[in-house]
Amino acid sequence: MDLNELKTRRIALISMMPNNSIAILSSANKNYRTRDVENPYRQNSDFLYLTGISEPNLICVIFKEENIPNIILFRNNTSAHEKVWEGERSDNKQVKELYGFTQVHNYDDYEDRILSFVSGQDSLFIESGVNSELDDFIKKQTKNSSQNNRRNYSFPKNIITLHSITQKLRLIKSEYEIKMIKDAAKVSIKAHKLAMKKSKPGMYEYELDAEIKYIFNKNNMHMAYMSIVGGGKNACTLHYVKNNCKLKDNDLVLIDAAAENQGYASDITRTFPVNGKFNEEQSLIYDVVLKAQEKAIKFIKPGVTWNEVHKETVNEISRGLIELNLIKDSFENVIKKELYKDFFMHKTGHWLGLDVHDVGEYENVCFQPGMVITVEPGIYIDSANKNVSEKWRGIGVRIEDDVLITNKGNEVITLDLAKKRNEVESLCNK
Ligand SMILES: [Mn+2]
Repeated sequence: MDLNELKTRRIALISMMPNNSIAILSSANKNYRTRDVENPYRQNSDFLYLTGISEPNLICVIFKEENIPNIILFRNNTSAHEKVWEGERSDNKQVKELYGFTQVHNYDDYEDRILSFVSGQDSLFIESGVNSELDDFIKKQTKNSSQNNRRNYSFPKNIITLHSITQKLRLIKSEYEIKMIKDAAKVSIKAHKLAMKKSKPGMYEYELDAEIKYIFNKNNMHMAYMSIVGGGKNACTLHYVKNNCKLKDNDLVLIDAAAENQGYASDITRTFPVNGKFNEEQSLIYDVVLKAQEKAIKFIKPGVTWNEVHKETVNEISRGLIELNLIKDSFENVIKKELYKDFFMHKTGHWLGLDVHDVGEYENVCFQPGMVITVEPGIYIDSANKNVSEKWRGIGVRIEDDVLITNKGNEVITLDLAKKRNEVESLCNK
């Protein structure tokens, strides 16, 4: 990872920290699938953002000294045991150079050294819940210091969540971050195209999931989140991840799956006919969702808020539902009584970045160039909905693209994955 990129982030962080303050961060713990079998390691997103290192058992301390970030890492060199089982890692000296730390000390010394760094500071920024040992240490010190005992250091009085700063920093993506997301999107698009091509009645949902994972892995990426492959009415279960049913002729299949690249997520949903041809009802629902999605995207530019985009999307979905007689009420009532929520019950989109549902406020934030979001309206008709005629029941459609806010308006990152009905059909029949 680019050292200048890391430096810029650290300078931005300290510029938002008040004078006489210090931040302490911990890497994510290893996570186990069963007994001693590890899940793939995933670094804590804030830690990755500020240090660039994807390793467990690290603590990082950041404070400013004459407006320059002082960034100290606690890390152990590879032990003899680790060398045998996991192989040798870069040593602390190499890590110091590679990631631009001011100092690197042994992990085992962090308690004593942290006490000397924090002494005399007024505020401490921490992210609790990442490393319980570090949390306990800080709790103990806070308690000791409030009891005013005979120590030769003073512990900061104000404990503030680091998240209050990082969520602001991470909201605006750098050129590097945008490239990471775009590369993840490219691979995700390939995966969706392959799934469309491979789909046929009688296959199982997990078989399409496997085609998708194959493309991710083949490109040295992995899932940004558990893939959703929902055939027929399974598309109406918003977080359906069982993916174990047979795909039926004349059903749609909804695939919400995307790759993560160097920690950066993409997030794409397409809905297509299992047999390659939309039927009449599916077409009508699909076109309402597509129209709403395209309208929302057109509306997105700097200065606009999430609430405005959502309202625009809800209006379009509601009009469509009324026109198809799926809701038998006036437009005013559908909006006022939120009747559309029987069919479109989630928000229009979310921030996208190191976390697939990335950090950042949703209220009182206007879009700015460099922000990356998803736009993903849907219509889901419950298979048990007795208020609509039978032909509609169990249809679920969502269309999701990733969008970068630009000076001029926006850029759809996932534009290369077709979504017009005839284009989707032709991808299915390739
Ligand atoms: Mn999404």
